Amino acid sequence: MNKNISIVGVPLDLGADRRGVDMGPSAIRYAGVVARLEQMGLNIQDRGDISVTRPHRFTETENHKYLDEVVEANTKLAEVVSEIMQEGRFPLVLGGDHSIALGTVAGVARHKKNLGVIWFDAHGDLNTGETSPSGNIHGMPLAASLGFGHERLVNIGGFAPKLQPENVVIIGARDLDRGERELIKRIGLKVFTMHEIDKLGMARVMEEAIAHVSRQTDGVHLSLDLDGLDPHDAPGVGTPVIGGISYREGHLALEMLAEADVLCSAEFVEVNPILDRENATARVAVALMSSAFGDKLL
Ligand code: 4U7
Ligand code: MN
Ligand code: MN
Ligand code: MN
Repeated sequence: MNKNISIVGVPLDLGADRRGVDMGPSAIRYAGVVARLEQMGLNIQDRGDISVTRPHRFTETENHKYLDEVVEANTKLAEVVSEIMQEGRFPLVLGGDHSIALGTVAGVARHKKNLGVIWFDAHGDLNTGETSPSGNIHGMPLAASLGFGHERLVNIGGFAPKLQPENVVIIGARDLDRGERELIKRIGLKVFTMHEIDKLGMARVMEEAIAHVSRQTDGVHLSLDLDGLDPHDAPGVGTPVIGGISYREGHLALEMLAEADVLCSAEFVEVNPILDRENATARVAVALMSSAFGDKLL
C-alpha cells in the first residue's frame, strides 16, 4: 500500500441545496484526521484547501445550479490531484459536496487508463441536466465521469470519459431517481442496493464488489458519501436517507478494501457540520479512513 498520503480539502457546497458542507474539510481536520493517520505510521502531507469562488448571485444553466463555480473548483482540484498522483502519492480528498468527485476522478484518471471506482452512497449521482429533479450538480458526478451530461462537466480536466461502466460499482443505494434507474439498466452498471446488502451481507457484497472493480483495472478510487451510512450513525449530511449502512458494516467494507490493497485514491464527502451532532459525522469519516488505510483492531 502507498503510505505517502496527500490531503486536500475542497470547501465547496454549491453543488448541493443545503449550505454547510463547505465546512466539511475543517470539521474532518478538527476531528483529528492528520494525527490519526500519522499514528498508523503513514506519511501525511496536508496541502490545505482548494480556493473556491464565492458567487455574487444565484445562477442556473440548463438545470445546473452554479455551473461556473462548480466547474472552476473542479478544474483546480483535478490539477492538484493529478500533481499528487504524479508525485507518486495517494490523494485523500475531503469534501465538500459530492460534485468534487468530478475533479478528483479527473485528476486520478489522467494517470490510470483503466480506473476502477467504488461509489459508496445512498444515491446514484447518475443524473444529468435532463433527468435531475433538483438541478444540483452533486447528484450528477458519476454520470459525468462516465461521459453523460453537460459537456462542461463531462470534459473537466480536458478529456472524457474518465470511467468505463464495467469498472464501477455503487454500494448502499436506496434513493434512485427514474432517469438514474434507466441509465443503470442502459449501461449495465453494477449496483449493490441496500437490498443486496441485507440479503447477502456486507462481507459477500464487498468480495463481489472488489472482484468486479479490480478485474481489469490499474487502480481503484473510493468515493465515499457519508450519506451512504445510516443517518443514525452519520447525521451530519445534507440528504439523509433512512435504512442505510451501519457504522460496523461501513468499517467492515473498508477493512476488506484495505486487505485487498487495491486503492489508489479516496475522497470522503458530504460532511455537513451545521446539521451534525458534536462533529459525530466527521469523526465517523476519520474512523472509516483509518480502516481504509489498514488500521486493525489487533
Ligand atoms: B449526493 C437527488 F433528487 N437524486 O439529484 C438529486 F434525490 O451527492 C439527490 O449523493 C442527489 O448526496 C444527492 O438531487 C447527491 C434527489
Ligand atoms: Mn453522493
Ligand atoms: Mn448521497
Ligand atoms: Mn435524496
